[in-house]
Amino acid sequence: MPKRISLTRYLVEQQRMKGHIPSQLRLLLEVVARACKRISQAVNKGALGDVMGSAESENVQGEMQKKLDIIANEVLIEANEWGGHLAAMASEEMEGIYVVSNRYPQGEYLLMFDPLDGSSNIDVNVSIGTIFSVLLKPEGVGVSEQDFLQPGTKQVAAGYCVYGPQTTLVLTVGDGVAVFTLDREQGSFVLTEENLRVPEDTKEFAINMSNQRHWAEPVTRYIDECLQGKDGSRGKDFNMRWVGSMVADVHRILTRGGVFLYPWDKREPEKPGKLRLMYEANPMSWLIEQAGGAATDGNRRIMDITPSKLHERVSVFMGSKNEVERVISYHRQG
Ligand code: P6P
Repeated sequence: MPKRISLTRYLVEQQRMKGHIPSQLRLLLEVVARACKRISQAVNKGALGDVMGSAESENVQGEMQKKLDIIANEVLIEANEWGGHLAAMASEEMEGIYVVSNRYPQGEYLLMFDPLDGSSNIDVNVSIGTIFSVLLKPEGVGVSEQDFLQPGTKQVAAGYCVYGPQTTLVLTVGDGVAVFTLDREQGSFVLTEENLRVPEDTKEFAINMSNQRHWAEPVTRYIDECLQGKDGSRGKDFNMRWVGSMVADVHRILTRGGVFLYPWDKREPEKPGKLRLMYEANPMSWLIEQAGGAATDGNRRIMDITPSKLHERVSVFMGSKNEVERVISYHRQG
């Protein structure tokens, strides 16, 4: 049985031996991991824990909130506000930023999260997850929403925790992608894979096909060619997977390759896409790029986009590099 390395030891080694992360960032990531463990416990209770179903409220996105959306948000806020490593937090579930109370020491990091992504899957027992991204607060007194509006290239840590058959934390601090599986007997995350790599080619795409009639031409062309299979221009058959939970779809792509597409469509033409840039697309893009994949909005590298608002949405194509580059070329051809 190989000696398993704990998340704590991995982070200490990243801090001490590779100089990748200062101690305050290590502490922040350990707190986020502990919060994910608590969320996992709540998710796993299901109907036994009175956590299922709607909270009878809407979030800032105008989406109906599930009880677990609110629970997960509260767990992350409560776990992170007192440690002294954060200046402020932002969440899909909150309209404005959450500034750490001055009764606690203020740190230099900004934490953004989607506390429970894919929550429409909660009541049907399908994988969901927490997505998080960490930025450094710009120099200066105090903290404001403007401090969060940095491109994804400024992230200092990013990851997600998928609550599925296993509870798995996937993390990057800029030194590749590491995977930690929750050992429930020990109550700790254990390193189970390091330096994850996304295959550059794939035969699997992930998109919500029910939106097909609403897509722009480059997306229609790309998917049509995949559907034509080996008799078509691609010369190979493709498979399709769509979980309806970005964390689950991206975890599959990080694990075995694939391409994830959530494009702009004609249903709400004023919106660039459905997914949020700061706490969904950016952290997932960094993980995908750190694993050798690519992530674009069709025209720009997602991590190069400077946000103009906290809950900015973006069109998303990410995964196996050669497929994403093909999607980009179709957008360039118009
Ligand atoms: P649709 C979940 O609500 C989410 O934000 C992502 O996790 C997921 O990929 C997408 O929306 C699913 O959207 O329109 O297929 O339900």
